[in-house]
Amino acid sequence: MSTLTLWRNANIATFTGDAPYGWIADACLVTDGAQIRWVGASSDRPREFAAATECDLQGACVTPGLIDCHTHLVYAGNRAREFELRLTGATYEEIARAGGGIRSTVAATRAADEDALLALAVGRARALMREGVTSVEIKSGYGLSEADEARSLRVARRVAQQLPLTVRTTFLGAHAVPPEFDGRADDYIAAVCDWLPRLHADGLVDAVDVFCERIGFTVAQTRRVFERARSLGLPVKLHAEQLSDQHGAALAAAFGALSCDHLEYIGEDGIAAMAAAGTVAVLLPGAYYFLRETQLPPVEALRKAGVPIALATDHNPGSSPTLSPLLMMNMACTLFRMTPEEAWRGFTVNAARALGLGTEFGVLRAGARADFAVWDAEHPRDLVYRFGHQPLLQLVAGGQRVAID
Ligand code: DI6
Ligand code: FE
Repeated sequence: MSTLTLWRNANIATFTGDAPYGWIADACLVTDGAQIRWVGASSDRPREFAAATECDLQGACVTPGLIDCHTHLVYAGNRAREFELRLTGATYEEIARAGGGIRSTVAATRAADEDALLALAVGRARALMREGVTSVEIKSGYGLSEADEARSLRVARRVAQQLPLTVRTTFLGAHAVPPEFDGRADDYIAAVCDWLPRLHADGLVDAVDVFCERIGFTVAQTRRVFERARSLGLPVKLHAEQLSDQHGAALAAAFGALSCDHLEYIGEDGIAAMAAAGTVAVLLPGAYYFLRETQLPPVEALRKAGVPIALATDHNPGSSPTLSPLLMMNMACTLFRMTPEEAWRGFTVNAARALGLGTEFGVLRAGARADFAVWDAEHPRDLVYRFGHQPLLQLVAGGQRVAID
């Protein structure tokens, strides 16, 4: 029996080729198991696919499955109380310095058992899938001990066993200094470097990240973590220049980082270094909005330098408690003045690059992975313009239709 499926009667944004959005009107797509065999205009469809099982998409819009390339999905508790405090005048940095912030989520996460953490993470991942996500990066960083970081990364791996989702794990042990290392950030970095080879040997780590910031870690401390990652052959990425310019992006670029994320305060030096290294800029409008930042990321300078721009939810309980990639696309346009096409490329082809996923992800073409979303829309721009809708009709991951509720 043929394993081919013909998805016909669609309008497809492929994000390949020269046309805006890689758009093909009145198109169809042929999948062979988990792979795409052919995409093109219906009128060009080769005869060899005549035996394929047919699926009529009734004129819907098809895009690549979304890739959320920066999330902190594994944690317990929430920070609604902190939200209230910020509204009465406390700042994010003050709360962090007073032992709230990330540390309060660390306490809640350590107190939760592994299955409870998994249930929470799976629930969040499902919410992302309801908006078209087929690949996600999941960071640790709310455990901050070897055992608790291992547990968070294991939970991230287990999400991929429970759901038809491609998951990339990132070790973010250097997210904050845990209470037992109070005032000893350098000792904590030594511990993080010590854990990493064992976490990697257990198959738990795809990439390594650091929160490089006044309230996080210094560039010198970041370098130590990156050197250990490099010695293990692991790619790095960085939370860089979110609240101040620490010149972290330049360091990350020197290590060939996959991405530098946030970047509101990045300067010309950082941008030039990223451009030279081919490092992706991951912009996070949810965190910018929720922290009521006023310093915009330098989108025009990034564009000019030819730095690829990705977008992500940065889902986390403190600075971006959203599970809506579509809202992030809308905000990237309204707040950052990106175009709807840039927003789409940010959640597809450029996000794939930010995760080192390879060229089979984030695009629709022969040979690519059959991850795609079918939308109640005429064109992808409609999905960026609207917000607060539930426009997903179908989600296909690895060539299989996924149940989305
Ligand atoms: N930057 C962020 O925006 C999040 N982590 C980070 O390094 C915030 C994490 C939190 O507040 O819990
Ligand atoms: Fe983050």
